[in-house]
Amino acid sequence: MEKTKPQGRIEPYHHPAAGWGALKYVAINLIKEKVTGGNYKTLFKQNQPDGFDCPGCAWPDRQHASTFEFCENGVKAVAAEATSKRVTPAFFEEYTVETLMMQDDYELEQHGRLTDPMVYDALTDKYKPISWDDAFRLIARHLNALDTPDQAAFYTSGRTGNEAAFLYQLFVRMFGTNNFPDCSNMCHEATSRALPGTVGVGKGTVTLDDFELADTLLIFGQNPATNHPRMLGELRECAKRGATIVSINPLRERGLERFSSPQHPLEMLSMSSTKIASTFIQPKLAGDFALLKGVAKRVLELDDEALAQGSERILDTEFIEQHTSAFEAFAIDLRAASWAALEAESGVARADIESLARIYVNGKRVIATWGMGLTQHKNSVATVHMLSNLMMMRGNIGREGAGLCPVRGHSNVQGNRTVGIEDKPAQAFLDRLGKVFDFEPPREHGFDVVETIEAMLEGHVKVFLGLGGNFSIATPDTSRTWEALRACDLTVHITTKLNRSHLVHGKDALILPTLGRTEIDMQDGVSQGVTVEDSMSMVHISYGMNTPASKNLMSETAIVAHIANATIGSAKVDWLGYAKDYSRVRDAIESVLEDFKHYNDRIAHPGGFHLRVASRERDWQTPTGKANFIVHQIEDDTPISRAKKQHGERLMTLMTTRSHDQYNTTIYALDDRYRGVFGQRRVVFVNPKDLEMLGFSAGEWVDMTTVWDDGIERRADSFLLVEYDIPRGCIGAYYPETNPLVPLASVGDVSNTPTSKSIPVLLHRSTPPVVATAT
Ligand SMILES: Nc1nc2c(c(=O)[nH]1)N[C@H]1C(S)=C(S)[C@@H](COP(=O)(O)OP(=O)(O)OC[C@H]3O[C@@H](n4cnc5c(=O)[nH]c(N)nc54)[C@H](O)[C@@H]3O)O[C@H]1N2
Ligand SMILES: Nc1nc2c(c(=O)[nH]1)N[C@H]1C(S)=C(S)[C@@H](COP(=O)(O)OP(=O)(O)OC[C@H]3O[C@@H](n4cnc5c(=O)[nH]c(N)nc54)[C@H](O)[C@@H]3O)O[C@H]1N2
Ligand SMILES: [Mo]
Repeated sequence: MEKTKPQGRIEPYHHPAAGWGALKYVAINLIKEKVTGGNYKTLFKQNQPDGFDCPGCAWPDRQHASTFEFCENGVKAVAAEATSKRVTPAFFEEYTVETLMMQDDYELEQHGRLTDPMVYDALTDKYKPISWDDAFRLIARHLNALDTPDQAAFYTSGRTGNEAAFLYQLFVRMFGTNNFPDCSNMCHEATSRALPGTVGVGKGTVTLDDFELADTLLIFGQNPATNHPRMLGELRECAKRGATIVSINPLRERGLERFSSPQHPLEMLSMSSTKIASTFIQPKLAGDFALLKGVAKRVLELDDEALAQGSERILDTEFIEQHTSAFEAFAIDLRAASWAALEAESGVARADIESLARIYVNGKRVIATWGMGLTQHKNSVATVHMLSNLMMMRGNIGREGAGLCPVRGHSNVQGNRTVGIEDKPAQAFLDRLGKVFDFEPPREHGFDVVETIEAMLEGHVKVFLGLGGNFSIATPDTSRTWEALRACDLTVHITTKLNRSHLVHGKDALILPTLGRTEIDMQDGVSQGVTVEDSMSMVHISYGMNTPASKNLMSETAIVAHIANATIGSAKVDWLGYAKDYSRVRDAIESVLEDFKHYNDRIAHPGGFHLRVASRERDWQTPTGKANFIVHQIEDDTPISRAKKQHGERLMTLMTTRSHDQYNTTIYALDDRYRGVFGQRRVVFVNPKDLEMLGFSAGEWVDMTTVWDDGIERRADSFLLVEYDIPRGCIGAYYPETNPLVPLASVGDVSNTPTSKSIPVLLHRSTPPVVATAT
C-alpha cells in the first residue's frame, strides 16, 4: 500500500446532456458490472408493458411505452442490480467489520449482490451465515422482549413494492406502533405536508398528457439530466413545440441547457441537440420562497394595471371566487411585502423577478415541477405553499396542461405512502384497517427519521428494522446517527447490496438479502409481479426477468410475511398465504383503500391505471372545502441568519446534492461529468468572488465545519475548491460525504426534513486527503 494524493481532474463539459456521452458510459458500466449476456436483454424490458418498472426513479413512462426509452442512469440502476459480482459467506469470512469500515462507499458497492442471510458475531467481529428461520426467530425474540412496541422503528426506502409495503405496515400496526421513519421524511415530506393545506392532497395534479399541452414549464430545484433523465425527453418535446421552459436553480444544470436525445437517431447522428430552458433564474439557496412571493406580488400588480386599463384580467377571478378561500388576506399580505426584502432574500434582482412573472402570466397552461432544491430547507413547506398560491392565482390547478408536479425520487416512494407507510396516519385509514383486519391500530403519531435517531440516542428505540435503504448515511449528523444505531439491541437490514448500514450495527445484527425488482419472483411455482405508483399516480405491475442473484434470496413480501408470522403469529392474518400469492395482498389493499377498486383487473391493463387525485378534479379535500391561499412571511431569525451575524460574509450556506454517477448513497463511479468533475467526489463548488474574498484559490483544499449552537463539533475534511457559477454565499458539495455536517436539529418547519440544502458552514484551509492505493 502506498499513500498518494487522489487522482482527479476538473474539466468543464461542453457537450449536450445525454447524447453519445451517455451511450459511452452505459457501455462502460455494463462491462464494469460484468453483466452477463442473458441479462443484457433485460435492459430492453425496462418500462415495457410486460417488463419491470425501472428501479431508477419515479418519473412515469409513456403508457409503459412500446418504444424503448433509453436512460443512462436507468441502465446503471439495472446494471448495478444485474451485476455478476457476489458478496457471499466466504466474503464475510475474509473481512472483519472493522476492516470493511475502512472501505469507502464506492468500494462497498463494488462487491456486488448479497447472497445469504448473515448474522453478526461479536466474538470474531464478522458476519456469519444464519438460516432464514433462525433469523426470523431472532427478530421475533427481540421485538417481543420490548417493554412497548414503540421501542422499535421500522424504516422503509421507496423501492419496495406496494404488496410488501402494505403487509409491512399492517404487521407493524398489529405489533403496536406507528414508528415508520421512511426515506420520504428526508425527501418530499415538505410536499406531502404542504399540499394538503392548499389543495387538499399531498400529490401532484398532472399526468404526462398534461405535458403535451403545457405552454410554460417552471422547473424548480431539479437536476433531471442526472436524476430523472426520462423527464428530459418530455421537456425536449415541449421545447420543440415552442413551450417556454424556465429553470429556477442556483446552478445552471447542463441538462436543462442542451439535450441530445438518444431516442432520436437523427439528433445523435448529426451531433445536434435541443435547447431546453430559455431562461435561467439563479436564486440563493432557499431563496425560492421570496422569489415566488415576489412573482405573486408582481402578478397582482399586473392585474391591478389590467383593471385600471380595462384590459383582460390577469387573475383567474372565476377560479378564485368559486374554488378558493382566503385570497383577500393573501393579496393584502402581498401588497405589504417589501421589494427590497424580497430581492435580498431571494438573491434575484427585481427586474428578473418581474420577467419571471411576465413569463408566468403569458402562459395559458403552466406546469410547475420541483425536486429537492425546494424541499430540503427550513422554509420548504412555506415555499410549496407559495408555489401553490401562485399557481392558484391563475387557475393553473385542475386544468388540462397545467398543474403541480412534484418529481419524486425513489421509484415507489409515492406508492409506499399510499398503502400506509406513514408515521402520521389519517384516522380514517386506521379505522378502516382496524375494521378489515379486526384489531385496534395504535393511534398516536410514530417517529419519523429524525425522531427515530433522537429516540435511539435517548435509549428509547432499541430495535431498528430497515426495509431497503442505507439509513446510517442517508441520514444527517453521521456521528450521532452512528452512535444511535450502535446503541440498539438489534439492527436488521433487508437489502440487495452491501452498504455502510450493515457495518454500523446494533449489538445483534442481521443482513437479510432480498430479490431486486429486476429478478424473477417465483412463489409456489407462479411468477409474481409487484405494483408500484409513479410520481404522477399511475399504478402498474412490474415483473422481474432476471435469474435471482442467489438461490438463497427471499422476496421482500415473503421476508415481511415471515417476520410477521414469527413475531405475532397468523391467527388473524394468513401472512404466509399472502406471500404465496401477491394478488391476494392486492385484494387486501383494495378492501382497505377505496381508490384501488378492481385492483387486480386494472393492473392487467397495459400501463396500469391512474389513482384518483381529488385536487386534479378540483375536488378540494380541505376543511374549508376550497383550495386555500396561505400567507407566510420571510423569516428573519434563522440558524443561517444567526450564523451570518456571528461570522459575517465568511459564513457560507452549503447545499448537498447528487453527482451524475451515484444513486443516493450508492456510488457507481467517481465522475459528475455534466459539472466537469472527474475521478473524485470530495469537491466543493464556490463562486470565484467568494474564493477571492476568503483568500483561497481554486485547486486548494479546505475542511468544512458547521456553525451550530449545541457545542457539538461537526466537520468534513479535505475538499477540493472548484470555481463555479453559483450565487455568492452559497456553496455545493456531494451527499453523503457531507452528511456529518447536517445537525440533527436542523430541520424543515412542519416537515421535520433535514435541511440538506441549507447548512451554515465555514471553510478552513487544509491539505489534500491521503488515499491508500495498492502497489
Ligand atoms: N441517477 C439518480 N437518479 C435519482 C437519484 C440519484 O441519486 N441518482 N435519487 C432519486 C431520489 S431519492 C430523488 S429525491 C431525486 C432527486 O433529484 P433532484 O431533486 O434533482 O435532487 P438533487 O440532486 O439533490 O438536486 C437538486 C437540484 O436542486 C438544486 N438546488 C439546491 N438548492 C436549491 C434551492 O434552494 N433552490 C432551487 N431552486 N434549487 C436548488 C441543485 O442545484 C440541484 O440542481 O432523484 C431520484 N433519482
Ligand atoms: N445530505 C443529504 N442527505 C440526503 C439527501 C440529500 O440530498 N442530501 N437526500 C435524501 C433523499 S431525497 C433520500 S430519498 C434518502 C435516500 O435514503 P435511502 O433510501 O435509505 O438510501 P439509498 O441509497 O437509496 O439505499 C440504497 C440501498 O438500498 C438497498 N436496495 C437497493 N435496491 C433494493 C431493493 O429493491 N429492495 C431492498 N430491500 N433494498 C434495496 C441496497 O442495499 C442499497 O445499498 O437520502 C436522503 N439523504
Ligand atoms: Mo428522495
